[in-house]
Amino acid sequence: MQLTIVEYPDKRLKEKSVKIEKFDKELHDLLDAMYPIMINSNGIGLAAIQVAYAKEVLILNIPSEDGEQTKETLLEIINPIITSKNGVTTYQEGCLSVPGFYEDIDRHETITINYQDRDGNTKTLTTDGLLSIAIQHEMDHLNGVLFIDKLSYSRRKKFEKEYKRAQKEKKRP
Ligand code: Y12
Ligand code: CO
Repeated sequence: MQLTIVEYPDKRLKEKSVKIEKFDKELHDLLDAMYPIMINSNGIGLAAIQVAYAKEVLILNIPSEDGEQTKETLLEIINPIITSKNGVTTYQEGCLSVPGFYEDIDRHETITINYQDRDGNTKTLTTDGLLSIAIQHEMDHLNGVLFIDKLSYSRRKKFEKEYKRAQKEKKRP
């Protein structure tokens, strides 16, 4: 399965993802193909809609404190639901679908989620820090929401101007 990252302003990023009903080879192939594209793009989180699959599937691989990113800590999250949330935290977020841009975004500090793994087993996870932020960022993708959609009117305007300019620069021979 050959995947490419869908980049803003592609309209597909606005699609709402659908729940996974079958935990079959098709799902496993998608998960297996998402991992290398995330790692090769220097990402730590990726939602299926970012590779044009509108399914409630996301992967996260947070590097350890010494910066090492190993597959042993890969989290595959299917059909997630936030069941509890607490506190507020702010982090400068980035997204593989909005390359080159980072913005301060407020998130819940601690969350508990219910989700399923690749075999359909139900799991519960309570987490804070970068993993909590990354899960919330990726779960927004499932609803067609990007971190830039959370910016104030003036910050968004500034972003649009800078992003357009950066895209033009990229296209220049
Ligand atoms: C905190 C906030 C948001 C997340 C979601 C996951 N985000 C990423 O994995 C972003 C990765 C990213 C990688 C980039 O590429 C390089 O650094 C080479 C990048 O910059 C460019 O594309 C130029 C931007 C974002 C997790 C945790
Ligand atoms: Co993203």
